[in-house]
Amino acid sequence: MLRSIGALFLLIVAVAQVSAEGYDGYKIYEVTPLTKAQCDLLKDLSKRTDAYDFFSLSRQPLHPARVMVSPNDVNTFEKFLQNNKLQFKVLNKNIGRTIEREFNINQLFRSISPITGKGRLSTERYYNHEEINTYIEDLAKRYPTRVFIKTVGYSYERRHVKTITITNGDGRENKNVVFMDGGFHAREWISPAAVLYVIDQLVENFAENANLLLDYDWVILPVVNPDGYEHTQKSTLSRMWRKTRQPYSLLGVTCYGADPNRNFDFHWNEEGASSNPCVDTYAGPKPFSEPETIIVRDIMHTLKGRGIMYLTIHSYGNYLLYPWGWTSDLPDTWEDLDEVARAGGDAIKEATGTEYSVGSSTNVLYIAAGASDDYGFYAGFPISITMELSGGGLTGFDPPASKIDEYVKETWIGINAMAKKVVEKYPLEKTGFL
Ligand code: 0X9
Ligand code: ZN
Repeated sequence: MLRSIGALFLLIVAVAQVSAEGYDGYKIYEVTPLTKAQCDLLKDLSKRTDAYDFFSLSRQPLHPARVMVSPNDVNTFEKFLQNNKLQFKVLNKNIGRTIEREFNINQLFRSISPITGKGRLSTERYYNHEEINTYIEDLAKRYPTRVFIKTVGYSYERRHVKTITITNGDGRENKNVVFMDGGFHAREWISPAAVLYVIDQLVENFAENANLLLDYDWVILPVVNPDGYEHTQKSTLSRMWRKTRQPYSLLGVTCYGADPNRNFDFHWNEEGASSNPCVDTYAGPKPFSEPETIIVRDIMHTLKGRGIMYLTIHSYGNYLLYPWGWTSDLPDTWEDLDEVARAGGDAIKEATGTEYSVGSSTNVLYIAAGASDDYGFYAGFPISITMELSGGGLTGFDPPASKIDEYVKETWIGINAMAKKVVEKYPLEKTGFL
């Protein structure tokens, strides 16, 4: 008892030393466009300058955008809003302090709340990449006939990137496959948390979900971008990091990382991406410049013919998005995509009342080319969906740990419904790959 109190004290001292200076004095604004013209104004502003960090930007009037602004840019920003009669409120006057508080709580729980503290996956806090890898490896040891781990590659900083394949253990090969990933964007911590919960449900709640594993195996990559994810866990200074961590230099300035969701070789860097390595949506110097996106691409190609649904988990905004994200055109089979996505949205609405907007990425959210969902669809997955989970905290990317349980359970309801629809629409005999 005394020892654990001592450990806790040391921990508090250690985390208290983490400074908030990274985002000290940064403000968070909620700006609500009332007209289409005001939506366009905000969109132009987000494109024109990197001074403002748009955490969310919607195409529709009345859908609020959330923007983080540095202390130096606050005056200019407010003037712009006033001049254009844009409605706004300040959600947080000093996000640095808020991030620090939430970050420290998670750190504090690190030593007293292990990932499987209660035997099953615990949803009490966010986990780091190593804990996640250990968790899936332990599952494979506990369920050796149903669960398999594969090291599928290495991140830029040489972290082991692992997939977990979940089967029903009947030994049949070449089943259809659901390929799901999380942790593309480093700061979206709720994504790996939700993916872990899906793993828990498929493995530990096998009897209840056996129908999802009869004709289908699930290949799951919980953290696509572990370097970025770890960077956000290192200190509050980097909590809002989005990209990978490979260094890139431009005009003598070195900036880090590319946006993995702009790095795929399909209409690469055409729209909604940047050629500036210092920008959050940097597409990379060339398609597949990042080892992390090569890994995802190779998994997709390996599953050719068997891969039916590709599901990539992001946050935030409550969207179920399908191709295309590079053009406002819809694919010929958009009704199939819509049917599956809507099954997820409807199930969530019925269970919790949370509303998800369903539609093509470009039409519902914004245009952005070079993303994994478009690539997966192009590479042969008939269903390819980006799920943007609920937001939380003040940035939207920082739901407090106390919200994890509620969010991941809600997410699972949607994923379960989409998977049921896919299993029904694409049975093995129909797809005929056996
Ligand atoms: O911009 C993104 O990469 C995704 N949103 S996020 O806030 N998580 O960054 C949306 C991607 C949607 N898909 C395509 N545009 N193809
Ligand atoms: Zn994302």
